[in-house]
Amino acid sequence: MTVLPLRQRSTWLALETHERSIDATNLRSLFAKDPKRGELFRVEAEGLHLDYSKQRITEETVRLLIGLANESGLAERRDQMFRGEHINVSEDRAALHVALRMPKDVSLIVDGVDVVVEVHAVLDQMTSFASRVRSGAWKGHTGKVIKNVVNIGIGGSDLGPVMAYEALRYYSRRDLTLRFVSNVDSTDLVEALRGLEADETLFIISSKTFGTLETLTNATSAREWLVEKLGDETAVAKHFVAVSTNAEKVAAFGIDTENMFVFWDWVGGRYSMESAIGLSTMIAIGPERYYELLDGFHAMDEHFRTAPFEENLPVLMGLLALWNRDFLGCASVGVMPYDQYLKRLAAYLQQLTMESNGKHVTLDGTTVDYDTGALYWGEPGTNGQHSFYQLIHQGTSIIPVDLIGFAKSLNPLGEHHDILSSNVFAQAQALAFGKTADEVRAEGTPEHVVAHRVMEGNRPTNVLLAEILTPRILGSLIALYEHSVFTQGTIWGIDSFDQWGVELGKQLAVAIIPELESESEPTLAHDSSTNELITLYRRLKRNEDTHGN
Ligand code: G6Q
Repeated sequence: MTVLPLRQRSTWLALETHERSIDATNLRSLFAKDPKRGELFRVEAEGLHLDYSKQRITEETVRLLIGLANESGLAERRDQMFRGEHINVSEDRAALHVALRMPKDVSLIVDGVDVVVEVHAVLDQMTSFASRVRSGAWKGHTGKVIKNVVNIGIGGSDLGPVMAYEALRYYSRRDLTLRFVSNVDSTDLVEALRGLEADETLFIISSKTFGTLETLTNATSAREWLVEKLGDETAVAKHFVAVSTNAEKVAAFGIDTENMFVFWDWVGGRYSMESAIGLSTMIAIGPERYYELLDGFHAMDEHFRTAPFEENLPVLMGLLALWNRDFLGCASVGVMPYDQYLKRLAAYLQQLTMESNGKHVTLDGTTVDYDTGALYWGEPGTNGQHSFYQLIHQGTSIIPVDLIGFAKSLNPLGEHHDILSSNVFAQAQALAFGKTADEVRAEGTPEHVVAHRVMEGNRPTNVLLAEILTPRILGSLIALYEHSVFTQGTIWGIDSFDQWGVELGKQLAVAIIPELESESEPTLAHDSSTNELITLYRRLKRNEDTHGN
Protein backbone atom coordinates (compact mmCIF):
# COMPACT_ATOMS: atom_id res chain seq x y z
CA MET A 1 0.00 0.00 0.00
CA THR A 2 1.12 3.57 -0.60
CA VAL A 3 1.64 5.51 2.58
CA LEU A 4 1.70 9.30 2.53
CA PRO A 5 4.35 11.23 4.50
CA LEU A 6 3.20 11.21 8.12
CA ARG A 7 2.09 14.81 8.41
CA GLN A 8 0.05 14.59 5.23
CA ARG A 9 -1.99 11.57 6.36
CA SER A 10 -5.64 12.48 6.86
CA THR A 11 -5.79 10.99 10.35
CA TRP A 12 -2.68 12.91 11.40
CA LEU A 13 -4.32 16.14 10.25
CA ALA A 14 -7.52 15.19 12.05
CA LEU A 15 -5.55 14.44 15.22
CA GLU A 16 -3.94 17.88 15.04
CA THR A 17 -7.37 19.49 14.99
CA HIS A 18 -8.71 17.12 17.62
CA GLU A 19 -5.81 17.91 19.96
CA ARG A 20 -7.23 21.43 20.44
CA SER A 21 -10.37 20.03 22.01
CA ILE A 22 -8.27 17.85 24.33
CA ASP A 23 -6.21 20.85 25.25
CA ALA A 24 -9.36 22.69 26.20
CA THR A 25 -10.43 20.08 28.74
CA ASN A 26 -8.73 18.10 31.48
CA LEU A 27 -8.90 14.74 33.21
CA ARG A 28 -11.10 16.04 36.02
CA SER A 29 -13.75 17.16 33.54
CA LEU A 30 -13.42 14.05 31.41
CA PHE A 31 -14.00 11.82 34.44
CA ALA A 32 -16.84 14.00 35.67
CA LYS A 33 -18.52 13.83 32.27
CA ASP A 34 -18.33 10.07 32.02
CA PRO A 35 -18.54 8.15 35.30
CA LYS A 36 -17.82 4.94 33.39
CA ARG A 37 -14.54 6.19 31.95
CA GLY A 38 -12.54 3.85 34.18
CA GLU A 39 -14.33 0.86 32.63
CA LEU A 40 -14.18 2.20 29.12
CA PHE A 41 -10.45 2.62 28.71
CA ARG A 42 -9.27 -0.76 29.88
CA VAL A 43 -7.75 -3.63 28.03
CA GLU A 44 -6.35 -6.98 29.09
CA ALA A 45 -4.06 -9.42 27.36
CA GLU A 46 -2.14 -12.39 28.68
CA GLY A 47 -2.70 -11.44 32.30
CA LEU A 48 -1.60 -7.82 31.85
CA HIS A 49 -4.37 -5.32 32.56
CA LEU A 50 -3.92 -1.81 31.23
CA ASP A 51 -5.96 1.08 32.60
CA TYR A 52 -5.42 3.98 30.21
CA SER A 53 -8.38 6.03 31.35
CA LYS A 54 -6.00 8.56 32.90
CA GLN A 55 -4.48 9.39 29.53
CA ARG A 56 -5.58 12.69 28.04
CA ILE A 57 -7.85 11.12 25.46
CA THR A 58 -11.46 10.62 24.46
CA GLU A 59 -13.03 7.85 22.41
CA GLU A 60 -12.47 10.08 19.40
CA THR A 61 -8.73 10.21 20.13
CA VAL A 62 -8.53 6.43 20.16
CA ARG A 63 -10.59 6.17 16.99
CA LEU A 64 -8.32 8.61 15.18
CA LEU A 65 -5.13 6.97 16.47
CA ILE A 66 -6.31 3.59 15.25
CA GLY A 67 -7.12 5.26 11.94
CA LEU A 68 -3.56 6.55 11.88
CA ALA A 69 -2.22 3.03 12.52
CA ASN A 70 -4.29 1.77 9.59
CA GLU A 71 -3.32 4.62 7.32
CA SER A 72 0.34 3.97 8.22
CA GLY A 73 0.19 0.31 7.20
CA LEU A 74 0.81 -1.10 10.67
CA ALA A 75 -0.83 -4.47 10.02
CA GLU A 76 1.10 -4.94 6.80
CA ARG A 77 4.46 -4.08 8.34
CA ARG A 78 3.73 -6.25 11.39
CA ASP A 79 3.04 -9.17 9.07
CA GLN A 80 6.25 -8.46 7.18
CA MET A 81 8.13 -8.69 10.46
CA PHE A 82 6.50 -12.02 11.33
CA ARG A 83 7.30 -13.36 7.86
CA GLY A 84 10.98 -12.54 8.26
CA GLU A 85 11.17 -9.88 5.57
CA HIS A 86 14.11 -7.52 5.71
CA ILE A 87 12.33 -4.72 7.54
CA ASN A 88 15.63 -3.53 8.99
CA VAL A 89 16.46 -1.75 5.75
CA SER A 90 19.65 0.06 6.70
CA GLU A 91 21.26 -3.25 7.69
CA ASP A 92 19.30 -5.27 5.11
CA ARG A 93 18.12 -7.81 7.69
CA ALA A 94 15.03 -9.36 9.15
CA ALA A 95 14.02 -8.45 12.70
CA LEU A 96 12.77 -11.83 13.67
CA HIS A 97 13.02 -11.99 17.47
CA VAL A 98 9.45 -13.32 17.46
CA ALA A 99 10.88 -16.57 16.02
CA LEU A 100 12.99 -17.01 19.17
CA ARG A 101 9.88 -17.77 21.16
CA MET A 102 7.86 -19.79 18.69
CA PRO A 103 6.92 -23.26 19.90
CA LYS A 104 8.62 -26.31 18.45
CA ASP A 105 5.62 -27.42 16.37
CA VAL A 106 5.49 -24.15 14.41
CA SER A 107 7.43 -23.73 11.22
CA LEU A 108 8.77 -20.50 9.75
CA ILE A 109 10.71 -20.70 6.54
CA VAL A 110 12.96 -17.74 5.87
CA ASP A 111 15.32 -17.80 2.89
CA GLY A 112 14.68 -21.54 2.56
CA VAL A 113 15.52 -22.35 6.18
CA ASP A 114 13.10 -23.30 8.96
CA VAL A 115 14.31 -20.89 11.60
CA VAL A 116 12.16 -22.45 14.32
CA VAL A 117 14.08 -25.72 13.93
CA GLU A 118 17.35 -23.81 14.34
CA VAL A 119 16.03 -21.92 17.36
CA HIS A 120 14.99 -25.12 19.09
CA ALA A 121 18.27 -26.86 18.33
CA VAL A 122 20.04 -24.09 20.26
CA LEU A 123 17.42 -24.16 23.02
CA ASP A 124 18.05 -27.91 23.38
CA GLN A 125 21.78 -27.29 23.56
CA MET A 126 21.23 -24.59 26.19
CA THR A 127 18.92 -26.88 28.15
CA SER A 128 21.45 -29.65 28.21
CA PHE A 129 24.28 -27.34 29.24
CA ALA A 130 22.26 -25.43 31.86
CA SER A 131 21.06 -28.71 33.35
CA ARG A 132 24.60 -30.00 33.59
CA VAL A 133 25.78 -26.85 35.32
CA ARG A 134 22.81 -26.90 37.70
CA SER A 135 23.19 -30.58 38.56
CA GLY A 136 26.93 -30.37 39.02
CA ALA A 137 27.59 -32.74 36.12
CA TRP A 138 29.59 -30.02 34.37
CA LYS A 139 32.87 -29.91 36.27
CA GLY A 140 35.51 -27.22 36.31
CA HIS A 141 39.17 -27.84 35.48
CA THR A 142 39.99 -29.21 38.95
CA GLY A 143 36.85 -31.36 39.11
CA LYS A 144 34.82 -28.98 41.24
CA VAL A 145 31.21 -28.11 40.47
CA ILE A 146 30.33 -24.63 39.21
CA LYS A 147 29.04 -22.29 41.88
CA ASN A 148 29.52 -18.94 40.14
CA VAL A 149 28.44 -17.78 36.73
CA VAL A 150 29.80 -14.50 35.34
CA ASN A 151 28.18 -13.11 32.19
CA ILE A 152 30.47 -10.75 30.30
CA GLY A 153 28.70 -8.67 27.65
CA ILE A 154 27.48 -5.14 27.08
CA GLY A 155 24.37 -3.37 25.77
CA GLY A 156 21.95 -5.93 24.42
CA SER A 157 24.27 -8.71 25.57
CA ASP A 158 24.06 -7.51 29.16
CA LEU A 159 20.92 -5.51 29.93
CA GLY A 160 18.51 -8.36 29.18
CA PRO A 161 20.41 -10.96 31.21
CA VAL A 162 20.81 -8.60 34.18
CA MET A 163 17.21 -7.44 34.09
CA ALA A 164 15.88 -11.00 33.76
CA TYR A 165 18.13 -12.33 36.50
CA GLU A 166 16.98 -9.63 38.91
CA ALA A 167 13.34 -9.93 37.84
CA LEU A 168 13.29 -13.70 38.26
CA ARG A 169 15.58 -13.96 41.24
CA TYR A 170 12.74 -15.43 43.28
CA TYR A 171 12.80 -18.44 40.94
CA SER A 172 16.58 -18.74 40.79
CA ARG A 173 18.90 -21.27 42.40
CA ARG A 174 20.17 -19.54 45.49
CA ASP A 175 23.29 -21.68 45.76
CA LEU A 176 24.50 -20.27 42.43
CA THR A 177 26.07 -16.83 42.37
CA LEU A 178 25.43 -14.86 39.18
CA ARG A 179 27.34 -11.73 38.33
CA PHE A 180 27.32 -9.49 35.29
CA VAL A 181 30.22 -7.51 33.91
CA SER A 182 29.64 -4.94 31.19
CA ASN A 183 31.66 -1.80 31.74
CA VAL A 184 35.22 -1.69 30.41
CA ASP A 185 36.02 0.16 33.62
CA SER A 186 38.25 -2.44 35.33
CA THR A 187 36.37 -1.82 38.56
CA ASP A 188 33.38 -3.68 37.14
CA LEU A 189 35.36 -6.87 36.52
CA VAL A 190 37.56 -6.62 39.60
CA GLU A 191 34.58 -6.16 41.90
CA ALA A 192 32.63 -8.95 40.18
CA LEU A 193 35.49 -11.41 40.66
CA ARG A 194 36.12 -10.46 44.26
CA GLY A 195 35.57 -13.45 46.51
CA LEU A 196 35.04 -15.95 43.69
CA GLU A 197 37.03 -19.17 43.49
CA ALA A 198 38.36 -19.56 39.96
CA ASP A 199 37.88 -23.33 39.88
CA GLU A 200 34.16 -22.90 40.67
CA THR A 201 33.55 -20.08 38.20
CA LEU A 202 32.08 -20.24 34.71
CA PHE A 203 32.38 -17.29 32.34
CA ILE A 204 29.78 -16.76 29.64
CA ILE A 205 31.19 -14.40 27.02
CA SER A 206 28.12 -12.93 25.37
CA SER A 207 28.72 -10.97 22.22
CA LYS A 208 26.77 -11.14 18.99
CA THR A 209 29.70 -9.86 16.93
CA PHE A 210 32.49 -11.04 19.24
CA GLY A 211 34.21 -7.85 18.18
CA THR A 212 33.04 -5.47 20.90
CA LEU A 213 36.04 -3.83 22.51
CA GLU A 214 34.60 -3.61 26.01
CA THR A 215 33.55 -7.25 26.08
CA LEU A 216 36.76 -8.59 24.58
CA THR A 217 38.85 -6.50 26.97
CA ASN A 218 36.90 -7.86 29.94
CA ALA A 219 36.95 -11.41 28.58
CA THR A 220 40.72 -11.27 28.05
CA SER A 221 41.31 -10.02 31.59
CA ALA A 222 38.94 -12.66 32.97
CA ARG A 223 40.86 -15.35 31.11
CA GLU A 224 44.17 -14.04 32.49
CA TRP A 225 42.68 -14.09 35.99
CA LEU A 226 41.53 -17.67 35.59
CA VAL A 227 44.77 -18.94 34.06
CA GLU A 228 46.80 -17.20 36.73
CA LYS A 229 44.67 -18.66 39.53
CA LEU A 230 44.59 -22.17 38.13
CA GLY A 231 48.08 -22.08 36.65
CA ASP A 232 47.05 -23.84 33.49
CA GLU A 233 46.09 -22.47 30.08
CA THR A 234 43.93 -25.53 29.31
CA ALA A 235 41.61 -24.61 32.21
CA VAL A 236 39.90 -22.16 29.83
CA ALA A 237 38.06 -25.05 28.15
CA LYS A 238 35.98 -25.85 31.24
CA HIS A 239 35.46 -22.30 32.44
CA PHE A 240 34.64 -20.29 29.31
CA VAL A 241 31.68 -20.63 27.00
CA ALA A 242 30.55 -18.18 24.33
CA VAL A 243 27.25 -16.87 23.04
CA SER A 244 27.73 -15.36 19.61
CA THR A 245 26.95 -15.33 15.91
CA ASN A 246 30.66 -15.33 15.06
CA ALA A 247 32.27 -18.78 15.37
CA GLU A 248 35.56 -17.67 13.82
CA LYS A 249 36.19 -14.96 16.37
CA VAL A 250 35.07 -17.23 19.23
CA ALA A 251 37.65 -19.82 18.14
CA ALA A 252 40.31 -17.13 17.71
CA PHE A 253 39.69 -16.04 21.31
CA GLY A 254 40.41 -19.60 22.43
CA ILE A 255 36.94 -20.89 23.24
CA ASP A 256 36.09 -24.30 21.80
CA THR A 257 33.17 -23.79 19.40
CA GLU A 258 31.69 -26.95 20.94
CA ASN A 259 30.99 -24.68 23.89
CA MET A 260 29.46 -21.95 21.79
CA PHE A 261 25.76 -21.14 21.65
CA VAL A 262 24.74 -19.45 18.45
CA PHE A 263 22.14 -16.96 17.40
CA TRP A 264 21.57 -15.16 14.15
CA ASP A 265 21.99 -11.78 12.49
CA TRP A 266 18.21 -11.40 12.47
CA VAL A 267 18.25 -11.04 16.26
CA GLY A 268 19.03 -7.45 17.22
CA GLY A 269 21.11 -7.00 20.37
CA ARG A 270 18.31 -5.30 22.31
CA TYR A 271 15.88 -7.98 21.14
CA SER A 272 18.08 -10.90 22.17
CA MET A 273 17.38 -11.65 25.83
CA GLU A 274 15.48 -14.81 24.98
CA SER A 275 18.04 -16.03 22.43
CA ALA A 276 21.17 -17.88 23.60
CA ILE A 277 22.03 -14.54 25.25
CA GLY A 278 19.59 -15.81 27.90
CA LEU A 279 21.93 -18.66 28.86
CA SER A 280 22.70 -17.12 32.26
CA THR A 281 18.95 -16.69 32.84
CA MET A 282 18.36 -20.34 32.03
CA ILE A 283 21.15 -21.46 34.36
CA ALA A 284 19.68 -19.29 37.12
CA ILE A 285 16.03 -20.29 36.86
CA GLY A 286 16.27 -23.66 35.09
CA PRO A 287 15.03 -24.71 31.67
CA GLU A 288 11.42 -25.27 32.73
CA ARG A 289 10.97 -21.71 33.99
CA TYR A 290 12.89 -20.41 30.99
CA TYR A 291 10.38 -22.04 28.65
CA GLU A 292 7.60 -20.33 30.65
CA LEU A 293 9.33 -17.03 29.93
CA LEU A 294 9.36 -17.88 26.22
CA ASP A 295 5.68 -18.86 26.37
CA GLY A 296 4.88 -15.45 27.84
CA PHE A 297 6.70 -13.72 25.01
CA HIS A 298 4.99 -15.87 22.41
CA ALA A 299 1.53 -15.36 23.87
CA MET A 300 1.95 -11.59 23.60
CA ASP A 301 3.32 -11.96 20.05
CA GLU A 302 0.20 -13.85 19.09
CA HIS A 303 -2.02 -11.27 20.72
CA PHE A 304 -0.19 -8.50 18.84
CA ARG A 305 -0.42 -10.43 15.58
CA THR A 306 -4.11 -11.31 15.78
CA ALA A 307 -6.10 -9.00 18.07
CA PRO A 308 -8.08 -6.14 16.50
CA PHE A 309 -6.32 -2.85 17.12
CA GLU A 310 -9.12 -1.66 19.45
CA GLU A 311 -8.25 -4.51 21.85
CA ASN A 312 -4.60 -4.85 21.01
CA LEU A 313 -2.54 -4.01 24.09
CA PRO A 314 0.81 -3.22 22.41
CA VAL A 315 -0.89 -1.30 19.61
CA LEU A 316 -2.86 0.81 22.07
CA MET A 317 0.18 1.43 24.26
CA GLY A 318 2.22 2.41 21.21
CA LEU A 319 -0.48 4.75 19.96
CA LEU A 320 -0.85 6.42 23.35
CA ALA A 321 2.91 6.91 23.54
CA LEU A 322 2.87 8.48 20.09
CA TRP A 323 -0.08 10.70 21.02
CA ASN A 324 1.77 11.96 24.09
CA ARG A 325 4.97 12.50 22.13
CA ASP A 326 3.73 14.13 18.96
CA PHE A 327 0.47 15.82 19.90
CA LEU A 328 0.87 16.63 23.60
CA GLY A 329 4.60 17.38 23.25
CA CYS A 330 5.87 15.09 26.01
CA ALA A 331 9.58 14.46 25.48
CA SER A 332 10.10 12.05 28.35
CA VAL A 333 8.36 8.98 29.80
CA GLY A 334 8.78 7.54 33.29
CA VAL A 335 8.57 3.78 33.85
CA MET A 336 7.98 2.97 37.47
CA PRO A 337 7.63 -0.67 38.48
CA TYR A 338 6.18 -1.22 41.93
CA ASP A 339 8.10 -4.43 42.40
CA GLN A 340 11.63 -4.56 43.74
CA TYR A 341 12.49 -7.46 41.44
CA LEU A 342 11.96 -5.17 38.45
CA LYS A 343 14.66 -2.79 39.57
CA ARG A 344 16.55 -3.04 36.27
CA LEU A 345 13.46 -2.87 34.06
CA ALA A 346 13.76 0.84 33.34
CA ALA A 347 17.40 0.45 32.29
CA TYR A 348 16.40 -2.38 29.99
CA LEU A 349 13.49 -0.46 28.49
CA GLN A 350 15.68 2.56 28.04
CA GLN A 351 17.77 0.68 25.51
CA LEU A 352 14.78 -0.99 23.90
CA THR A 353 12.89 2.24 23.38
CA MET A 354 15.63 4.79 22.85
CA GLU A 355 18.03 2.77 20.70
CA SER A 356 15.09 1.61 18.61
CA ASN A 357 13.22 4.84 18.09
CA GLY A 358 15.83 7.56 18.60
CA LYS A 359 16.03 8.15 14.83
CA HIS A 360 16.04 11.30 12.69
CA VAL A 361 15.32 9.93 9.22
CA THR A 362 12.65 7.72 7.70
CA LEU A 363 13.30 4.37 6.02
CA ASP A 364 14.14 6.11 2.75
CA GLY A 365 16.54 8.54 4.41
CA THR A 366 14.27 11.60 4.49
CA THR A 367 14.72 13.81 7.54
CA VAL A 368 11.61 13.62 9.72
CA ASP A 369 9.57 16.77 10.42
CA TYR A 370 8.00 15.45 13.64
CA ASP A 371 9.31 14.13 16.94
CA THR A 372 10.32 10.48 17.25
CA GLY A 373 11.41 8.45 20.30
CA ALA A 374 10.99 9.94 23.75
CA LEU A 375 13.46 9.75 26.60
CA TYR A 376 12.66 6.76 28.85
CA TRP A 377 13.84 6.49 32.41
CA GLY A 378 12.67 5.25 35.79
CA GLU A 379 13.23 3.62 39.13
CA PRO A 380 11.25 1.20 41.20
CA GLY A 381 8.10 2.41 42.87
CA THR A 382 7.93 4.23 46.10
CA ASN A 383 11.62 5.15 46.22
CA GLY A 384 11.06 7.51 43.30
CA GLN A 385 8.16 9.14 45.12
CA HIS A 386 10.59 10.37 47.75
CA SER A 387 12.90 11.93 45.22
CA PHE A 388 12.10 12.88 41.62
CA TYR A 389 8.29 12.47 41.57
CA GLN A 390 8.10 16.08 42.74
CA LEU A 391 8.97 17.25 39.24
CA ILE A 392 6.41 14.90 37.69
CA HIS A 393 3.70 16.33 39.97
CA GLN A 394 4.53 20.02 39.92
CA GLY A 395 7.30 20.63 37.38
CA THR A 396 6.79 22.56 34.18
CA SER A 397 7.19 19.55 31.85
CA ILE A 398 4.49 16.96 31.48
CA ILE A 399 5.97 13.48 31.92
CA PRO A 400 3.62 10.58 31.21
CA VAL A 401 4.28 7.66 33.52
CA ASP A 402 3.79 3.90 33.20
CA LEU A 403 3.04 2.56 36.68
CA ILE A 404 3.47 -1.21 36.88
CA GLY A 405 1.99 -3.12 39.80
CA PHE A 406 1.12 -6.62 40.97
CA ALA A 407 -1.79 -7.81 43.11
CA LYS A 408 0.34 -10.32 45.00
CA SER A 409 3.82 -10.20 46.39
CA LEU A 410 6.26 -13.05 45.93
CA ASN A 411 7.42 -12.34 49.46
CA PRO A 412 4.25 -11.53 51.41
CA LEU A 413 4.97 -9.86 54.70
CA GLY A 414 2.37 -8.20 56.89
CA GLU A 415 0.88 -5.11 55.30
CA HIS A 416 3.83 -4.36 53.02
CA HIS A 417 2.20 -5.26 49.76
CA ASP A 418 -1.03 -3.33 50.19
CA ILE A 419 0.95 -0.32 51.34
CA LEU A 420 3.11 -0.61 48.22
CA SER A 421 0.17 -1.10 45.89
CA SER A 422 -1.87 1.74 47.37
CA ASN A 423 0.87 3.99 46.06
CA VAL A 424 0.34 2.82 42.48
CA PHE A 425 -3.27 3.89 42.58
CA ALA A 426 -2.66 7.01 44.66
CA GLN A 427 0.06 8.30 42.35
CA ALA A 428 -2.12 7.81 39.28
CA GLN A 429 -4.94 9.66 41.08
CA ALA A 430 -2.74 12.52 42.25
CA LEU A 431 -1.19 12.98 38.82
CA ALA A 432 -4.55 12.96 37.06
CA PHE A 433 -6.64 15.07 39.39
CA GLY A 434 -4.16 17.11 41.40
CA LYS A 435 -5.46 19.51 43.99
CA THR A 436 -7.12 22.87 43.36
CA ALA A 437 -6.51 26.07 45.29
CA ASP A 438 -9.95 25.77 46.87
CA GLU A 439 -9.19 22.25 48.06
CA VAL A 440 -5.88 23.40 49.48
CA ARG A 441 -7.59 26.32 51.25
CA ALA A 442 -10.27 24.04 52.64
CA GLU A 443 -7.51 22.18 54.48
CA GLY A 444 -6.78 25.37 56.41
CA THR A 445 -3.60 26.20 54.51
CA PRO A 446 -2.32 29.74 55.12
CA GLU A 447 -2.92 31.88 52.02
CA HIS A 448 0.78 32.48 51.29
CA VAL A 449 1.36 28.71 50.96
CA VAL A 450 -1.71 27.92 48.87
CA ALA A 451 -0.07 28.38 45.47
CA HIS A 452 2.82 26.14 46.50
CA ARG A 453 0.49 23.32 47.40
CA VAL A 454 -1.69 23.48 44.31
CA MET A 455 -1.20 20.56 41.95
CA GLU A 456 -2.62 21.16 38.54
CA GLY A 457 -3.07 17.46 37.72
CA ASN A 458 -4.00 16.47 34.16
CA ARG A 459 -0.80 14.44 33.99
CA PRO A 460 -1.22 11.19 32.08
CA THR A 461 -0.48 7.70 33.36
CA ASN A 462 -0.86 4.12 32.24
CA VAL A 463 -1.46 1.65 35.04
CA LEU A 464 -0.40 -1.89 34.19
CA LEU A 465 -1.55 -4.47 36.69
CA ALA A 466 -0.91 -8.21 36.84
CA GLU A 467 -1.55 -10.85 39.46
CA ILE A 468 2.00 -11.81 40.34
CA LEU A 469 5.45 -11.63 38.76
CA THR A 470 6.19 -14.91 37.01
CA PRO A 471 8.56 -15.80 34.16
CA ARG A 472 5.54 -15.93 31.86
CA ILE A 473 4.32 -12.47 32.86
CA LEU A 474 7.81 -11.06 32.44
CA GLY A 475 7.96 -12.46 28.90
CA SER A 476 4.59 -10.94 28.04
CA LEU A 477 5.56 -7.61 29.58
CA ILE A 478 8.78 -7.35 27.57
CA ALA A 479 7.04 -8.40 24.34
CA LEU A 480 4.37 -5.78 25.08
CA TYR A 481 6.99 -3.02 25.15
CA GLU A 482 8.77 -4.45 22.10
CA HIS A 483 5.62 -4.30 20.02
CA SER A 484 4.65 -0.91 21.39
CA VAL A 485 8.04 0.35 20.19
CA PHE A 486 7.40 -1.32 16.82
CA THR A 487 3.98 0.33 16.54
CA GLN A 488 5.48 3.77 17.11
CA GLY A 489 8.43 3.14 14.79
CA THR A 490 6.09 1.97 12.03
CA ILE A 491 3.95 5.09 12.20
CA TRP A 492 7.03 7.30 12.29
CA GLY A 493 8.32 5.34 9.29
CA ILE A 494 11.76 4.85 10.86
CA ASP A 495 14.09 1.85 11.16
CA SER A 496 13.60 0.70 14.76
CA PHE A 497 16.18 -2.04 14.36
CA ASP A 498 19.43 -0.26 13.52
CA GLN A 499 21.64 1.88 15.78
CA TRP A 500 24.06 3.87 13.64
CA GLY A 501 24.12 6.67 16.17
CA VAL A 502 26.40 4.73 18.49
CA GLU A 503 29.11 4.16 15.85
CA LEU A 504 30.85 7.52 15.63
CA GLY A 505 31.81 7.65 19.31
CA LYS A 506 33.27 4.13 19.07
CA GLN A 507 35.42 5.06 16.04
CA LEU A 508 36.70 8.22 17.69
CA ALA A 509 37.58 6.34 20.89
CA VAL A 510 39.65 3.82 18.94
CA ALA A 511 41.70 6.70 17.54
CA ILE A 512 42.18 8.24 20.98
CA ILE A 513 43.28 5.08 22.86
CA PRO A 514 46.88 5.12 21.52
CA GLU A 515 47.13 8.82 22.33
CA LEU A 516 46.32 8.08 25.97
CA GLU A 517 48.64 5.08 26.13
CA SER A 518 51.64 6.43 24.22
CA GLU A 519 54.88 6.73 26.23
CA SER A 520 56.05 9.65 24.13
CA GLU A 521 54.09 12.88 23.73
CA PRO A 522 51.66 12.30 20.83
CA THR A 523 50.94 14.88 18.16
CA LEU A 524 47.30 15.75 18.72
CA ALA A 525 45.24 16.86 15.75
CA HIS A 526 41.75 17.04 17.22
CA ASP A 527 39.72 20.15 18.00
CA SER A 528 41.32 22.37 20.65
CA SER A 529 39.02 21.14 23.43
CA THR A 530 39.80 17.46 22.84
CA ASN A 531 43.52 18.20 22.51
CA GLU A 532 43.50 20.07 25.84
CA LEU A 533 41.53 17.32 27.59
CA ILE A 534 43.90 14.61 26.38
CA THR A 535 46.94 16.65 27.43
CA LEU A 536 45.42 17.25 30.87
CA TYR A 537 44.53 13.58 31.25
CA ARG A 538 48.10 12.54 30.43
CA ARG A 539 49.47 15.05 32.93
CA LEU A 540 47.12 13.91 35.72
CA LYS A 541 47.87 10.29 34.91
CA ARG A 542 51.59 10.90 35.45
CA ASN A 543 50.95 12.56 38.79
CA GLU A 544 51.98 9.91 41.29
CA ASP A 545 51.15 11.97 44.40
CA THR A 546 47.41 11.80 43.96
CA HIS A 547 46.90 8.04 43.53
CA GLY A 548 43.87 7.26 45.70
CA ASN A 549 43.36 4.18 47.79
C1 G6Q B 1 21.71 -3.47 20.62
C2 G6Q B 1 22.97 -2.89 20.21
C3 G6Q B 1 24.10 -2.96 21.22
C4 G6Q B 1 24.82 -4.31 21.27
C5 G6Q B 1 26.12 -4.12 22.03
C6 G6Q B 1 26.89 -5.42 22.19
O1 G6Q B 1 20.73 -3.54 19.93
O2 G6Q B 1 23.32 -3.41 18.98
O3 G6Q B 1 23.68 -2.64 22.52
O4 G6Q B 1 24.01 -5.26 21.86
O5 G6Q B 1 26.91 -3.17 21.38
O6 G6Q B 1 27.20 -5.96 20.96
P1 G6Q B 1 27.76 -7.41 20.85
O7 G6Q B 1 26.76 -8.36 21.37
O8 G6Q B 1 28.07 -7.63 19.41
O9 G6Q B 1 29.02 -7.46 21.71
